[in-house]
Order: sequence, then structure tokens, then C-alpha cells
Amino acid sequence: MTKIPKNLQTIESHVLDLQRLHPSASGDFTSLLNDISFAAKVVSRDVTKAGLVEDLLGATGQENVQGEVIQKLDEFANNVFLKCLGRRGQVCIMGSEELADPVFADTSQGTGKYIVVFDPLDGSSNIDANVSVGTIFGIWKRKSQLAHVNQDDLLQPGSEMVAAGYIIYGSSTMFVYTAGSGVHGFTLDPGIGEFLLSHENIMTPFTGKIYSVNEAYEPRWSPRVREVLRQLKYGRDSKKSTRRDAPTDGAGMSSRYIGSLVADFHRNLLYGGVYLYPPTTEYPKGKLRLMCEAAPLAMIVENAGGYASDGSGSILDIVPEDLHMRVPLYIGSRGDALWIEKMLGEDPAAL
Ligand code: P6P
Repeated sequence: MTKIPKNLQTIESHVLDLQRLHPSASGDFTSLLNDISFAAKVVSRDVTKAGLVEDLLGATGQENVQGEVIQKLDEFANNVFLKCLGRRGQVCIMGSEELADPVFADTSQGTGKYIVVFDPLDGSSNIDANVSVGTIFGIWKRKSQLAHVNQDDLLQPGSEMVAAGYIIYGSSTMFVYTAGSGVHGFTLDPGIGEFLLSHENIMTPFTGKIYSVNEAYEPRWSPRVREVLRQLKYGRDSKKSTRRDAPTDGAGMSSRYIGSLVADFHRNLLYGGVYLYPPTTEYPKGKLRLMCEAAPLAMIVENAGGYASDGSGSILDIVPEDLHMRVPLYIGSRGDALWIEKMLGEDPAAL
């Protein structure tokens, strides 16, 4: 018998409570977040039983705009979110990591208030191995007058987001979001088909004991990045390191890297730690996408007391050049991410 959670607060009622704080609210935001949570339930149903359903696993044989092989579940998840988000007129533009161009939601005839950019199934190359994957989304408000929606509405910095969130399809399916009033996690109870509040007001530790990076790329990093990793591993080097609270006995951090951003980010958010995707020779601007990955996770981590940097400043300050702009990403515990930004910004002679 599943223990009934103490708090029977569903995500719908949680968002409604938020709406009550804004008497002038029309309810469009509430219905948009509810559409996202509905789409997440549909994706969860198929992701969690992929191994059993004929024709859901594996690749489609096509590549997406990023040049990445499209998994069948990528395509499925992308279609589910496009259909669910565009159907009630609250959205004027949708941007998907899977599609080269933004989709102007015709149900709104350009009058929808919101722009949603999402990665429908991040980490999907791990699906066949049953590794946790996730959906990431960011929500902005349009700037243009009604019915004149344009690119300026789409290419807004993360600091202009009104909400951001992710769904992690793992040992359980969790919906984590912020609308600027704390970060809250809801766990799907498949028995009743509801996301129930399980992690209220998530705060991430100021420094952590975990770093997450693909160490195989070490030869392709800059000397500064290599020095940052050296100090993360071997602890404070009294001559150089300025890591606050870093262990001084030479003991560094632990490495945890699952190769699925949402899973690595979620663990570090709860336990403390920092995720790094530095520029490499293959991805000189970094691999991760600003609008559908870095910026939404940056809004979440900042609302949980953490920080997200591209190595020179806050991810949230970057104005996108295009929908698929890539950035380096150093995200997680504030003390660790700020220390990395300081180290990367220092005069090379200082290293
Ligand atoms: P690499 C998955 O493709 C992804 O976008 C993130 O989910 C993940 O953290 C990263 O790329 C893994 O990249 O180069 O280490 O395989």
C-alpha cells in the first residue's frame, strides 16, 4: 500500500495558490503550467515502459538540427509537448531543441501571452540503457503588442523568464519548477496520476562535494579549465585556490557524471555540487543550448540559492543570438560555481 504523502498538494493547486497572489492574473499561466504537467505525464507513461512497447526504443535514423541522432522517444516527446502547449492559445511561440525553427502557435493567432522553449527529452541517448532522462523548459512573456509577435519576443535573456522547470523521468518521475517564489518538486503518483508536492522550497548547499564533468575531454580543455579541475580534485592549493570551505587536507571532491544533464543537475541541486561543460575543440562555444537547457536550469538554481555561469558571468544575463545558441556551463552550488568563474576569469599568469 503506497504511503499517502503527508501533503496532498498537487501541482495544479500549488500553481493556483500562486495565481491567487496576483489578483489581476488571467489564469493563462496556470493553465499553461497545467498543460506542461499533463504533457509530462504522457511522456512519463511511455518513457517508463519503453522497453516493453514495440517500436519505442532506439533511433529514428534521422538527425536533428544539432546533428544529433533522434531517438524515437525524442520525436514522441517533442510531438506531445508541441500539441499540449499550443492547444489553448496561451502560447504565441514555441522553440524546441529538436526543431531548427520556432513554431508560431496558430491556435493563438499570435495573441498568446507566453513563449515556451523546451528540450523535450534531454539525455535521450541514454534511454535504451534505462538511465534517467528529462524535459527542460523555460517560459517568457511576450514583449510585442498582441498579434505582432516577432523574433524579439523569442530571443530574450534568462533574466526575463517568468518560470522555468524540468521533469526527470527516473526511479520516480519528478516535476521541479520555479516561478520566482522558491523551487518546488512534485513526485508523480502513478496510482492517481497526479504530481504531489514532495520537495517544497528546495535550497542547494553553498558548496558541495560533487563535481560532474566528462573527464575524457581533458586534452581538449584550456589550461585554465584543466587547473580548475585539478583543484576540484586535489583540494585547496594554498598558493592559488580561493575555494571557500574547500577541504584543506588535499582531499578534493567526488566525481559523479551520468551523461544526462537533468539527472546530474537534479542530484547536485539536492546534494550540493557543480556541473561543468567547458568549451572543447569540438564545441568551442560549449555544447549545451542556452535557451532550452542552460537558462531554465540557471533560473532554477539561482532560486535555490545556487549560481550558473558561462565562465565569465551569469547565464541569466546572456541575450541569445539565436534559438540554438550554445554556451559553456558551470552550474550548481553558489560557492563552487562562483569560484570557478573567478578562476576562469583570472589572469592566466595567476594560475
Ligand atoms: P557528453 C546529452 O546529449 C547532453 O546534452 C546532456 O544531457 C549531457 O549532460 C551532455 O550532453 C553529455 O555530453 O559530451 O559528455 O556526452
